[in-house]
Amino acid sequence: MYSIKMRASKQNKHISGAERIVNKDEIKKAVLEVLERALNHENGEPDFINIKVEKLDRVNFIPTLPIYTIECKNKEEARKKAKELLLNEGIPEEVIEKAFKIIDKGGMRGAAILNLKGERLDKNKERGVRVKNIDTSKKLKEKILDGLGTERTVDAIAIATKVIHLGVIAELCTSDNKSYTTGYVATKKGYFRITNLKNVNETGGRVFFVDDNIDIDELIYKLENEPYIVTEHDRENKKRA
Ligand code: PML
Repeated sequence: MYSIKMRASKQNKHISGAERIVNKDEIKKAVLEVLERALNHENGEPDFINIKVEKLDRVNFIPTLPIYTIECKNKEEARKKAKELLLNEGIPEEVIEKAFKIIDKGGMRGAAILNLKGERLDKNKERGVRVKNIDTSKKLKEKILDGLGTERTVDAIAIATKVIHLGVIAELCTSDNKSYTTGYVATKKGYFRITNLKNVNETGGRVFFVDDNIDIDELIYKLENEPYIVTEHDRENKKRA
């Protein structure tokens, strides 16, 4: 299979990125799709677009985390829900607060990694760690777009399912798209979409919570390099209000 990666920027500022893992006969179509996405992004018109096509040796297939949606009427309620989910996974309250500060500060292309002592383990604090070499199966994508979520959900479920599969305890995420206010918490129990996790016009970010004794170099290597396609799962239709 082949990896296709797109990144678009304007005056060196990141605008959008996308990636796919496809068979050889699907390369052309996928390249056009990511190009289309680069050219039509609400964060602006790019002056630089890079599209890279690479052959992959081996691809792992894993089932998606079950997807739930938690409707919240405002940011306060949403943050309370997110906190509850993270506390249930054993993440200490002060580490959760630190994570909220990181996502609210924004400006990182990748994720911050925090251990349970609240120490930052990713090496490049400006950029964070980018989860790469991921895609969802066509069937899963169709299912998500058929009422479970949006294009952003499709991308995020690939990231969240891969990171939880690789041993991350939980992920907290809000979008860096100014108008996209639904964020999520992912744990081994599921991918919990939370509406109003931030307000319109606020920045966003990602934090991965890991055990204190994790082999961080191995984790980062796998997050960046091991190819994963996330597939359908029976329980994915469940919703939680
Ligand atoms: C969802 O709708 O499921 C939340 C997706 C958050 C996307 C974060 C991002 O923009 O990368």
